[in-house]
Order: sequence, then structure tokens, then C-alpha cells
Amino acid sequence: MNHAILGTCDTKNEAVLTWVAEEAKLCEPDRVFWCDGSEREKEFLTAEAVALGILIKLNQEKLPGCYYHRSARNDVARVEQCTYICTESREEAGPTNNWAAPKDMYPKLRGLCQGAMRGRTMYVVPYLMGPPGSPLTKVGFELTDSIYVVLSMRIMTRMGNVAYEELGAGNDFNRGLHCMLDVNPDRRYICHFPQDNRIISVGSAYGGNALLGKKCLALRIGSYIARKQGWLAEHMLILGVESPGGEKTFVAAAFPSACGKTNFAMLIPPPHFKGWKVWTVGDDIAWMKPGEDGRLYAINPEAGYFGVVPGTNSQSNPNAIASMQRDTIYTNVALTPDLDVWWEGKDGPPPAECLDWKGEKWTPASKEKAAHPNSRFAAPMTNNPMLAPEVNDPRGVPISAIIFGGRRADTMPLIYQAFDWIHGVYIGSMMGSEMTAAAAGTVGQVRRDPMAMLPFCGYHMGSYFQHWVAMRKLMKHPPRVFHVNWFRKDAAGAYLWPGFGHNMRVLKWVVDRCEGRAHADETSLGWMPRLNEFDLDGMTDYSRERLAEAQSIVPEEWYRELLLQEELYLKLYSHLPKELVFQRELLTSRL
Ligand code: OXD
Ligand code: MN
Repeated sequence: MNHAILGTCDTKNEAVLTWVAEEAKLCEPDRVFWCDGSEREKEFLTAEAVALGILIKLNQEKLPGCYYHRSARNDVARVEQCTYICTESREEAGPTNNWAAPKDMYPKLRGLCQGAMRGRTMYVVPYLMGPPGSPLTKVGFELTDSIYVVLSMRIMTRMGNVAYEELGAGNDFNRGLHCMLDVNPDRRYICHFPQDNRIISVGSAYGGNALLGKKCLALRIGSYIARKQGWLAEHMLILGVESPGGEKTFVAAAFPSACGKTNFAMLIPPPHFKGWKVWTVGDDIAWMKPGEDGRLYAINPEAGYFGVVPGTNSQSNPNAIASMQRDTIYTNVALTPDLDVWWEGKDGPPPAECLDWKGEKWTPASKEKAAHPNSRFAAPMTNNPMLAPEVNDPRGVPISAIIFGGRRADTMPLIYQAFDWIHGVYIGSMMGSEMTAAAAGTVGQVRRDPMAMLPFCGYHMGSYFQHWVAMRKLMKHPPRVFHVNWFRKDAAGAYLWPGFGHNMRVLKWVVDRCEGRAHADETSLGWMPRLNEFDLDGMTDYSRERLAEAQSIVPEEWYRELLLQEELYLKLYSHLPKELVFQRELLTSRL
């Protein structure tokens, strides 16, 4: 497709034309702008966003192609209380989701959207989740009145004509409508209609609520479709570990929001691991389907990173720093007088003065943080120096290991391995984690977050566990399953493991287990590395005693853990697979 005039419609797809016309009739925009994903269009929309004050052009010498955005103060994170799964019955959505009947929610949302784009432009954003030509790839269209959303979708997805090409004359595409309204939490609804493959999101322009390809399509609607079609849509990073001999092992890992998925996906092995490389396939979402050889194959449906900025520096994540040097949109970080960006935990000293995320004057003496704890960067994955060459392979990459992990100050050891797939599903199902700033709520409180999917599962969590159990039959060679915790603390509150690059030591053990090269000890939790064999070489101020403490199993902590788990299991009881109840019994008897 070659749009002579930017923004004009150039598709003949009847289903697209009809639906866009219907939504435009409802929202009554002054203009409908059809995006094609071209460079020319990007320049045009960026200039418009700058003219409207939606974006600020950053210092182009330091940060070429980079822009700054400040959100509304009341719109800085995902809002789970405003997020709904709208299935015919409450039962299908299950007790861990907010539910509304489509017959009630559609009219309510249509009422809110009625005339909501008067005086505004409706952008038609065609996009692909997944590489072109993959059997897993899905087409979506997002209609939005936010240029920030359009430009972010351009980074986060394969946006533009590529989606029309994939769709052809078909009508199998996700229909997403996004209206900012007055960005008021009282009129904020992020609603999913999995049975209609539709999303309507109103009242927020925050990434997780408004970039509809990401959490809404790739996870909530995705998980619903995946169950029907026999695959998995998961909140997981995907990475490839390459040995000095060139052997590659791919691993997927589920950690809750803001618990280090991006850091782990971009890990740089410490000098001690000479010749080892870690390649990033994805940092947030994995779609995984059994292949003909009986292994599980994964694609990253996204094309960019929407990462948490604070704490990111050349020590914690050099590849993320490299990824955000160009063509990046920064949201809610601090802005320095020379139009550079700053955040808590950035390399170097804080600026003597800057504007904080709210646009107010900030100095190092200020009490408040300059960058919002959930401030983000959106960067194209092609900026990542360690982007896996397989990232566009329509077949995906074969997954040898799945790692579950949460942020836990106690109870959970650094690393252990499940005895088998079903035990692994049980370990994933009982995951708990301290809450972070990625969602509005009580930061620090431990909550159950099974498979890191609590906010993202588009149907009954018990049926989701059942689906995971059933996947075993579709795979001759299922991945090995592991659990990690980088965040355990000692009695004095100090971390028991240094984390970051050193996590390579844990990853190496995982890879060696998959390749049949590492010993393990059987414990009540699962297989654990042999303490005297685990690689601590080159760690000058770390001891085996500390590792032993990080690996310790404290029965009292586990009794409490089992009770906390029980709360979730009781909630899900009507749909809970008996295999998991049995696993829980077995663990109790082993402790
Ligand atoms: C995210 C999240 O933005 O999980 O990835 O909240
Ligand atoms: Mn996420």
C-alpha cells in the first residue's frame, strides 16, 4: 500500500471499513487518520505531537530521535480495579477477575464513547503481534484518539501496512477502541470481550491500559484464544543462552511486573563466563505452541520494550541503556535543563536542578522522587545490541526451560527445579510476590500471582491451571521447570544474593540441567544445585555459607506459605485440577 496523502484510507477490506465506520459514527471524531507505519508518517505525527505539547523533543545530540512525555498525574500505572473480563457468565471470568456481562458493559461503554472524539482525530492503527507469517501471529486494529498511543504502538508492535498484508481479505482481527475521554479514574474502564475478540479501553493513556496489543490482546484475549487452540500466552521473557561452543538454549521466565524481567532478558554474563552470551528474544510476553518435534516453540509477539526506568544503569542493565539511546519515548522520568532525562538510579550524580515527572522544580534536596517509580521507556527492540537473530523467525525458538520467580524477602530459595511438568505447574500456580509500582495498589505486600498472570489471565484461573496441566499431553519433550528468587534477605535485611549479572550463575545451572550436565540434590521442594559444586568462582566477597542461607528451607516459613496458597486454591476450588491439589498434599507431607 502506498498512501499518496498521509492519513488517507487505502484498504478495501470490507470488515475493517465497516467496523471503523461504525466506531467513527459512535465517537464522532473530526477526522479519521489511517496509519500506514511509514517513516514519513512518523515524522508527521511526531511533529504534531510536539506542536500540541504531548511530546517534548529531547536533546538530539545526546538522544537522537528521543522524546519525552508526561502523563496525567492520575494515570501512571495499570489499574486492575478498572480492568474487566466481559464474558457471558461470571463463572468464565473466574473469581480473580472483575467481571461484567457484555450486555451491560457494551451499552455503558458506548454511552461513554458517544461523541467522545468530537474536535479530535481518530487514528486507525493496524498492527501485528508476532513476526509476519508465523502461525501464532495475530492481527489487531486499534482506534485511538491519542498520538502518544499511536507513536508508542509503532515502537511496541509491527505497525502499519504489514498488518493489512497479513490480514488480506479476512476478518479475523482484534477490534480495539481506545478513547482518552477526560482521563478521569471515575470513567476508566479497560474491558475485554474475549468471545468477540474485542477490547474497549477508556479514560487512561497509560501503556498497559492503552497500548492494546500488549496486556489486553497479547495476554488477556491471547490467553483465552490460546486455551481454545492448544497453546500458551504467557507473561514471560524469552532469552537464548549461547555457550562458547555456539550451543544455544532458550529459556522463558515468568516474573510479575517490575520484578526484573527486562534485566534478566538482557543479562550480560560476568567476565568469569568468557565466551558465553545471552540473547534477548523478548522481555515481557511469550506465545508458545508445541511444534511437530514435540518441543515447545515460543515467539515474542512484541517489537519493542516498555520497561521500567528507575534503577536502570550501566551496571544493572547495560543493554537496556543502549536500547534507550535513540528513537525512544520516555514517560514520567525527570527532565534536565539541557533536555536530557534523569531518574533515580541513573549513572552519575543527580542534576543540580531539573523538572520532576510532574513538571515541578526538583533538586537533590527534594523529598519526592524526581522520576515516577513506574516511569517507562518505550524503545524498538532493534536497538538492543543483544537482540536474538531468531526474533523474526516465524517458527519461534524451542524452549528448554521455564523459570518462575517472584520478589520474596523470605521463604523462597534462590533456585530449585521441579521434579516434573505437573510439579512445575504447581510451583507456577502458587507463585507469590511483593507488589510493585507497576499497578496501582499496596507496594510491598505479598500477593499470590500465579505464573505472574493474575492481572492478565482472560478467563477462570482454575481453568488456566487445567490448561497448563493438559499441555503436557501435547508435548513429547516439555521444558524443564524452575523457580528462582533474587530478592531473599537475611535477618539484617541484606540481600542474600547479589543478583544482576551474577544471575548468569543460576541461569548456567538451569541450562546445564536441561543439557544433562549438572548434578542436583533432591529436597522437599524439588531439585537443588549441590552447594559445593555451584559456580561461585570470581565472586570475591561472597561465601558458600551465604549461598547456603539463600538456599535454606525453613519449615515454619513453608507452613505459612502453604496457608497463603490455600486461600487462592479455595477461591478457585470449583475449577482446580486435582493434580495440583495432589501436588500440594505431596509437598505438605515432604516438609
Ligand atoms: C508491564 C507490566 O508493563 O507488567 O509489562 O505492568
Ligand atoms: Mn509485564
